[in-house]
Amino acid sequence: MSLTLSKKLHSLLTSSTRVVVFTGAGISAESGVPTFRAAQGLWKEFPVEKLATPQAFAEDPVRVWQWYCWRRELISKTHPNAGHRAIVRFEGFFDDFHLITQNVDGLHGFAGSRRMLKLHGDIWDVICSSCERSRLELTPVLSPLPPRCQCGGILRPGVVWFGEALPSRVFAAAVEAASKAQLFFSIGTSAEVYPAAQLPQIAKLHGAYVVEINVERSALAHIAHEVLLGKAGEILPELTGCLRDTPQGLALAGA
Ligand code: BV8
Ligand code: ZN
Repeated sequence: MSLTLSKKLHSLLTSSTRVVVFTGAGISAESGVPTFRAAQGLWKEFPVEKLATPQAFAEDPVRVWQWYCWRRELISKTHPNAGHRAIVRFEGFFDDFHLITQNVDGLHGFAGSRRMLKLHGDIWDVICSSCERSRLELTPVLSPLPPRCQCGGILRPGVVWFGEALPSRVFAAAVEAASKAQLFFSIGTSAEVYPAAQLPQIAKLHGAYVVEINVERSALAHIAHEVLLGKAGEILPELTGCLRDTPQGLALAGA
């Protein structure tokens, strides 16, 4: 696949220091994690309002817990792909880099991303629905019933459900990074869930060059300065190729 970049994007790739990458389910599609809106997407098969809302959990915690166990088991059989790995290289290349993700699958972290803002939480976290203590569970407890906290409260997946506020500090840091960005990549998202979908618009309003990478034009395409159509796992490694033949890139490659 030969990637054609505009002169503008090529020069920004080699001159920018403040860069943001914003991701959605599409970056994990090539790892085998179902997206939400695709034909077999999660929201097509399962009624989101019956599974990813606080009301659904209050109504039937077992059904909701089992659905997240099913997703954890599915994700535990997948691995980060070339797209996730390319973003780790971006992090090493740009001085002021931020990865802002809507994904709860943990694959960015498993790939090695560190400067990351998880807007919608992490499916490997659990939170007590009474005392709100949270803990990371890398050995997924695929128990049929939601476990109990030491306070007796029911544990729930550490994700942000519809109708729930995003973690305020994380969202504030995401807005700040987007407002300062020179280059803003939106990768594999339909940009239909708010307030996350505001971030590309905030970046553009503050002068960033907004690039969409997607297999199809999304709700974002009309505000992006440039759209690179194709799979993230194929386009991103090529983009890092453009970085390599720059002074920093050569330095990084230890030339
Ligand atoms: C809140 C965690 C209030 C859980 C998730 C304004 C206008 C309209 C509605 C609202 C609004 N403000 C708020 C709302 C309501 C709601 C909302 O946005 N609804 C939508 C549906 C209209 N928002 C909320 O409820 C938010 N909370 O507003 O609270 C509040 C405020 C203060 C105090 C109290 C309350 C909370 C939203 C977060 C919900 N949680 N996830 C879980 O995962 O189970 S959202 C979840 O769905 C994901 O995290 C993600 O954000 C979203 C799915 O979107 P994508 O990731 O983009 O995936 P999708 O399948 O749609 O698209 C994939 C894309 O990839 C496609 O474009 C495809 O073409 C592309 N692709 C596929 N393969 C590839 C590819 N691209 C590249 N390469 C490939 N290989
Ligand atoms: Zn508790």
